[in-house]
Amino acid sequence: MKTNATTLSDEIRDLGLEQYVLELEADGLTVVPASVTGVDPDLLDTCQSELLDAFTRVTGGCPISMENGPEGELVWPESQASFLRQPGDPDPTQVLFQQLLKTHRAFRDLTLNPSVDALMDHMIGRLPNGAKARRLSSANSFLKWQGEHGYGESLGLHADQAPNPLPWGTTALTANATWALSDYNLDNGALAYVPGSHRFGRHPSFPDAVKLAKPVDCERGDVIVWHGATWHGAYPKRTKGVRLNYVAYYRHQSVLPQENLKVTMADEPWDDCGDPNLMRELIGFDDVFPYLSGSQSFPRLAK
Ligand SMILES: O=C(O)CCC(=O)C(=O)O
Ligand SMILES: [Fe+2]
Repeated sequence: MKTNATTLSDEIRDLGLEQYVLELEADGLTVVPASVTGVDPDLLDTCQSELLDAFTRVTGGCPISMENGPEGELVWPESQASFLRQPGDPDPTQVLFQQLLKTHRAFRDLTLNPSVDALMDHMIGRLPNGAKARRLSSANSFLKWQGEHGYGESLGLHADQAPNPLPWGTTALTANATWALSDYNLDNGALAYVPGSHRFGRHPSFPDAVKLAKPVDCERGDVIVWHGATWHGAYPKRTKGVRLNYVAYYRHQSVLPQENLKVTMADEPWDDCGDPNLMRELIGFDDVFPYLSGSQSFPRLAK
């Protein structure tokens, strides 16, 4: 019998990704270094400066630097519960930028990385006709600064494919490629994850999930790739400065996207990138579902 674990695509072999596939199968998460993905350092620099500029814009002028974090006093609106903030929590020390695919070509080009694409194809698999089922779900960035609380005692542990009904199988219904735009370690708010938890096929249970969690140590320029069933969250950022990333989030073609990219990107410069055909496929412009108008023909009564 062929399974994801035993079938390696030509791309996985050609790009020398076997070791990372093995880690994904065993642990549900892997870190692929820049020397393997061949990422262009200019892309990382451009994404970083775009995100820092975006922070200053959305805060109405708060300066920010990678070394110091926000360099002004921040006032949050009246508490709205969200995954960034539970009732009773202190003010958050992070923001989440969304809809990045349309904001700058650098985000689009980073999304097209061949190593990430091959790993997504491995985890998410193929449709019955052999077509690749991996599609983009959303494009985001977490910008985090110093704060003792973070996500609190739970470390915010969750599985990204949580909105999908149980039972989950081995095929990833969603999967995450997070480009580190700053170093990640325990003290500076690293991603926390539970090795092997993608094989539990369920939501995290507490407090055992927290006890099993480990920090993901990595360097700026590495990409952290994980299965949608892998339990993860983040440690609080205890050091000054910014922890920054770019998150390309994927889905199986049959799973609803977080951002309706087929609609939101239609009038945006989605083809202004290194591989417009791949971007077209990842957004799903040519997918049959969900359709905007009927596609079926009907027979006519012969005259
Ligand atoms: O780094 C974090 O704060 C958590 C990120 C996360 O949950 C995600 O990207 O799915
Ligand atoms: Fe997540």
